[in-house]
Amino acid sequence: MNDFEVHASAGAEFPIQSLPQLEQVQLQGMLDWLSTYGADLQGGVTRLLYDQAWCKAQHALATKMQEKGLTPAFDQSGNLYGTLNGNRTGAGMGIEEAPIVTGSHIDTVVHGGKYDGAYGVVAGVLALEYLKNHFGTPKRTLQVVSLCEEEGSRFPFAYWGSRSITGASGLEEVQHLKDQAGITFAQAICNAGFGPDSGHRTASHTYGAFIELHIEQGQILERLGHSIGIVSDIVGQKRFSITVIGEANHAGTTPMAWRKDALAGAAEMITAVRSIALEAGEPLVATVGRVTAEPGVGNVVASRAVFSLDIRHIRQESIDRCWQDMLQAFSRIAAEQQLELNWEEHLSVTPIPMNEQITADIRAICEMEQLSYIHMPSGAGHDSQIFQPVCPTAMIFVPSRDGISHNPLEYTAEEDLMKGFRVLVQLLYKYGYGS
Ligand code: HGY
Ligand code: MN
Ligand code: MN
Repeated sequence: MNDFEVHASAGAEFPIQSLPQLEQVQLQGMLDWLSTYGADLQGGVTRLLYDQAWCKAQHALATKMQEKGLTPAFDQSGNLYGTLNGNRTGAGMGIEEAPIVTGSHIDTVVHGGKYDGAYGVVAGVLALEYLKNHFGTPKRTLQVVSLCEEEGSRFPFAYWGSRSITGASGLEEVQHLKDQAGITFAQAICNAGFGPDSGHRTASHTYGAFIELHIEQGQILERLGHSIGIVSDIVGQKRFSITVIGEANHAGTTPMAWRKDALAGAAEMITAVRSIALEAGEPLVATVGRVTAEPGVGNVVASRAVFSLDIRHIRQESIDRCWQDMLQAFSRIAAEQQLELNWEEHLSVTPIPMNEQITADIRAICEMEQLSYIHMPSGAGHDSQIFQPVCPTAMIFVPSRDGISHNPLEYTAEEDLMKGFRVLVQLLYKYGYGS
């Protein structure tokens, strides 16, 4: 379903030549407010799926949606919707009448910034409030969704919110996963008041279109001096846990040549990750973000080491080839050092182009609003790549200062936030009031 045709009827002017009182929208203020939920000692934000900060943030958002005239509702996964009902009833819920949805994710990485995900959620809530206040009831229902989880920061599983909505994943697939404290996914979702026995409706949902406003998390827009990034494609990615098993032994009495040192082996493998990625060349990226070793004491040769691996590229065949090259190197190193090698793939999402029609509409809005823009790929993964296979989807980027993200220093200037907001309001107006 990619031929997303929206015909603005004669009655609705598109795009709106001037957005009244836009300067009164308190976007920065609401972002600051939301960032207090999970504010951490490093000056960043840590809101992990179903943890206390996450629960408080979602419920506080539901209250805000209500206050702003939207109808809040949770689903069984903990995704939160704010609905601005359209006045066109009936016509079933075929894809042509399904709501137009905007939003992003409410969870963060550990010690993340206040904009990643949150910007799309806050902008969506304020855009629907703005449209309701200035243009009344839309013809077509508009929704904002605060997706419960995208990052995969707590459990080794990413895009849970969007995957449970599209049916790409269900609870049976994740319920036994454990976080680093040994709590299962099933326990966590139940403790947060969600899951199949929670009384909330099922997560599955039909969208007429999904539009995600997000910070770029890179430096292209800032370096090239553009205000808006119109996302052409989102990279594919594979994520793994690599486990190296050796033999614990005494640090003082075990000669180097006789060791089965899991951490030394892992270290050589991690060095190979970097050299293979550099050899593959841009835009391939490969990252090892986490390493653990057992027993993890200084005078014991490590018996076991586990490291994460994240490989991304705009072409699937490049991801696949890189993984095969890395696996070959890992196997060679393990054999040389008499170590055992295991791996588990946690995520495999393919590269995907965004919807052309919506992308063209975003371009028309940027030109009308005289906002400088470029079409660009996304090196970050997003929920949009989960929605695009099932409904017309598009992404709008705004600049990130110094390209920094997944870091308390993540920052986007308010005027840049508002430019992205203008584009979102115009697009939702077209699809909600014009169709
Ligand atoms: O890792 C990513 O690309 C995204 O921020 N979850
Ligand atoms: Mn992120
Ligand atoms: Mn994000």
